[in-house]
Amino acid sequence: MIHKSNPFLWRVYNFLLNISRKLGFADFGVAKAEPLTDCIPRYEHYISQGYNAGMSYLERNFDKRMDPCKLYEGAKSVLVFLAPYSAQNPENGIASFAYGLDYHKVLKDRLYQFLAESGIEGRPFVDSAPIVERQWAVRAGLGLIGKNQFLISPELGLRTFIGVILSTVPYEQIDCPDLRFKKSKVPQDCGSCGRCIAACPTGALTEDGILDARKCVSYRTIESKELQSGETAGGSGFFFGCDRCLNACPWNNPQIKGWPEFEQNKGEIEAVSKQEWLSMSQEEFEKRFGDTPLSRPGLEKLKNNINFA
Ligand code: B12
Ligand code: SF4
Ligand code: SF4
Repeated sequence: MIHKSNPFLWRVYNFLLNISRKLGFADFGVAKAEPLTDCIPRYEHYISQGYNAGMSYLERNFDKRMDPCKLYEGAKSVLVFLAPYSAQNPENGIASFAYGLDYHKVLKDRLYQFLAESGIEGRPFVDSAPIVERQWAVRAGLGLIGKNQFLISPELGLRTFIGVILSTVPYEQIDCPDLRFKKSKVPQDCGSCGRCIAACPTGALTEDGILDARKCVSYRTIESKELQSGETAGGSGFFFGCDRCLNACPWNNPQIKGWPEFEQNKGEIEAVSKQEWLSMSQEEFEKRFGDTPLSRPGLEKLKNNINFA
C-alpha cells in the first residue's frame, strides 16, 4: 500500500484539496501532465469538419493544445478546479453563466490565491490558452463529458466553470489512494439518454457526438463576428448564449449554490425588458454590464440578436 510506505503522498493531495475548499472551489482533482494522445483523432475531426466555425484560434497551437508540457515548460501535473454557478435560468433570453461577473477574472484571481497559499510553482489558465479544459477535468477525476459536451460532475451537475493550473510538482508526489478512488467513482458516459440532443433548438449536437458551433446558438449570439440572420436562435428565444442542452440534462443539479459573484446581476438582468435593451445607450450598457460576460459580444450585437431571436 502506497500510503503506508509513504504517508507524505496522502498529505500533499489533502493539503491542496483543503486549500481549494477554503477558497470556495466545489471540487478539485489532479492529472499527470502528458500528451492527450487519445484526444487527437476527435480534435482533428472537429477541425476538419469545420465545427469550430469562425473560431480560427482553435486551429492554432495544436502541439501545445495536445501537450501541456509544450505550453508550460516543466509542467508535471495538471490541477483542475470547479467553480459552481447555480443561477437557475427561466430561459428568458440570457444564459445563466452571464448573471454575474465575467468568470475569467474571478477564477484566475482565485487560482493565483491558490498558488500563493499552497506555495507550489505553477501557472493558472482559464479559457484563453490552448488547453482542452474539459478533457483535463475528466482526467483529473472531476466528471464525464456528456453528449451535450459539458463536463458533468455527478455531484455538482453541469453549472461549473473550469480553472486549470499547470504545475511543476510531479504528479507522482500528489497521486494517492484518495485521488484514485475519486477517479474510479466517475461514470464513463451517459448511456442511452439523448435528452440534450432532442432539446437543442438548432440540431447543433451532431451524429458524431460533437458540437457544431456553426449551428450552436451560444456561438451565434456571442462569438460570431457576423451580425446575425434569422437563423440565430432557432426559435429558442435566447439572445445571449443558450442553456437548452444544459437544462435538459438529468444530471443538472438545482440544489448547488453558486459563487455569489456569478449571480450578482441576476435580478438586474432579469428586470431589463427587450425594449429596454434595444433602447439602451452604450454608456449605460458599459456602466451596468461592462464587467459581465454580456460585454463580450457588445451592445450592438446584443440588439441585433434580440431583433432576430
Ligand atoms: C470554444 C468554446 C466554446 C464554443 C465551442 C464549444 C465546443 N464544444 O467546441 C461555444 C461558443 C459554442 C461555447 C459554448 C459554451 N461554452 Co464554451 N468554451 C470554449 C473553449 C474556449 C474551448 C473549447 C474547445 O476547445 N472546443 C473544441 C472541442 C473539440 O473541444 P471540447 O469540446 O472540449 O472536446 C474535447 C474533449 O472534451 C473531448 N470530448 C468531447 N466530447 C467527448 C465525448 C466523449 C465520449 C469523449 C470520450 C471525449 C469527448 O474531445 C475533444 C478533444 O478532442 C472552452 C475553454 C477551454 N479552453 O477548454 C470553453 C468551455 C468549454 N465553455 C464553457 C461554457 C460554460 C460554455 C456555455 C455553457 C456558455 C453558454 N451557456 O452559452 C456554452 C455551452 C455549449 C455546449 N453545449 O458545450 C465551459 C464549460 C464548463 C463545463 N462544465 O463543461 C468552458 C470549459 C469554459 C470554462 N473555463 O469554464 N464554448
Ligand atoms: S448551447 Fe443550445 S444551441 Fe448549443 S448545443 Fe446546447 S442546446 Fe444546442
Ligand atoms: S441530457 Fe442525457 S445524453 Fe445529454 S448529457 Fe445529459 S445525460 Fe447525457
